Amino acid sequence: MSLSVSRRLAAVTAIAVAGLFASTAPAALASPTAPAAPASPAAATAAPTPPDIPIANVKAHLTQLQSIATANGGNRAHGKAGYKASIDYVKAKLDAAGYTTTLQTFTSSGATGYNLIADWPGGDPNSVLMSGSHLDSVNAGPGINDNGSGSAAILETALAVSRAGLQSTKHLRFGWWGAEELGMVGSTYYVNNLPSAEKSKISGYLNFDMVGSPNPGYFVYDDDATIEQTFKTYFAGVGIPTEIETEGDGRSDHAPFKNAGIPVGGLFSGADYIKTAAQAQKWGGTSGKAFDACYHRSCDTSANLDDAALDKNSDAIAYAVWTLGAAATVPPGRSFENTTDINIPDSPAAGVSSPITVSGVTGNAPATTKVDVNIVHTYRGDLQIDLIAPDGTAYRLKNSSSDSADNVIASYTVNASSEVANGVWKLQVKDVAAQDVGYINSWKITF
Ligand code: DTR
Ligand code: ZN
Ligand code: ZN
Ligand code: CA
Repeated sequence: MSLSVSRRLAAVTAIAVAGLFASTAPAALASPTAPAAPASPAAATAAPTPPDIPIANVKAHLTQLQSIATANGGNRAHGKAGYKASIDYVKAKLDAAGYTTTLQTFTSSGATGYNLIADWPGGDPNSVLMSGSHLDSVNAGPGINDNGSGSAAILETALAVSRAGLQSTKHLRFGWWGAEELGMVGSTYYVNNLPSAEKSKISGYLNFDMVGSPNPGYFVYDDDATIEQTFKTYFAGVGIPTEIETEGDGRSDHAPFKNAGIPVGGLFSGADYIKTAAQAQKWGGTSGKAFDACYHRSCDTSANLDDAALDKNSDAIAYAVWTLGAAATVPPGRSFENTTDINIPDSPAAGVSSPITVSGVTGNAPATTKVDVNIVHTYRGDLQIDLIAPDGTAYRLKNSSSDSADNVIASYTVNASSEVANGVWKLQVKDVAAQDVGYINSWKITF
């Protein structure tokens, strides 16, 4: 590393001081034996209350989908630029939130189609709860209700799972389907290409196709009784009567899952059928008019929504994912700390590590495992820092660089959800450039 004269003098002084400490401080490579006591243990909690899904967030996604359609010929149809741009938007949000995403391609009507599959790390891999919506529109328009509404509602639910650091009993998976409007092509391709062993792991598929219709109804699919009851329980809890969805069999992406013997369910707010007087009596809105008069038309824009229906259906989706996923989270703020000072020998010596023994934490670490680091050093660019999981897996927190500033006092978020929480975690620090030294002052891991 390049040092100004003052820096070098400081560095020489630092080495002298470190040398002085060396005779009194624990041996540079010695690591404390006493495991750190949990800094703030908290009782484990039962499955938490499902969150309220912020309608503003759902509508923000729909605003983006509307903009995408407007910028791409007015639609988000299979084979058109607007569809791929929609997929890219959703994927970017999920990647940033810690999901494992997979883009599955297929061909239909001579054009490439895309399914986006997003897996939330953790949960029982042999018991998968999947939620899905088709993301494509018809050619005639932007498809904001059909089916931006379902796509945005499950996207925001997936983001709420990430915000909560949810550790559900079941493995949570989300899917955004291509070419539904051509006949459930994308979802059929997904199911047909899923090995039977994988199909049998899906404990339920929840479908959301049109959940914000401007003259809304509240329809619940009547396929699997448990899933149906879950939605009914939610709506009863918020005082909204529901009806069984009778027109949908075979008309949306739950069909290929049902045909494969997978329990299915879902919600629907209505398409081109007419709302009766009795339905208007219980749900409000206008009798004698279609639930969505812009169904498959160019006027299916971001103005073609009923916010209350979109909001309630989004909350019902979250309720179902939390409940059917049998979610339970490690209480936030469960942290463990080690405050023993450990000298970091200068390059080219080997690195040092500071251990924390974690116990009493059920399940895996969350995707949002937090690591707080406090290292005193006179040239932090020399330092390479890793989190070492109990099984030895290394997660790089900080690379070396030319950053000549002092000290590393920082927080890092690590997706450690494939790691069992209990065991000995280590902060490993290596000084990879000559001159300038320091020591680990403290570090903390929070689940
Ligand atoms: N097939 C869907 C819309 C649709 C029409 N009826 C139902 C019933 C249940 C779910 C969806 C639908 C589409 O046009 O995308
Ligand atoms: Zn449609
Ligand atoms: Zn649809
Ligand atoms: Ca150094």
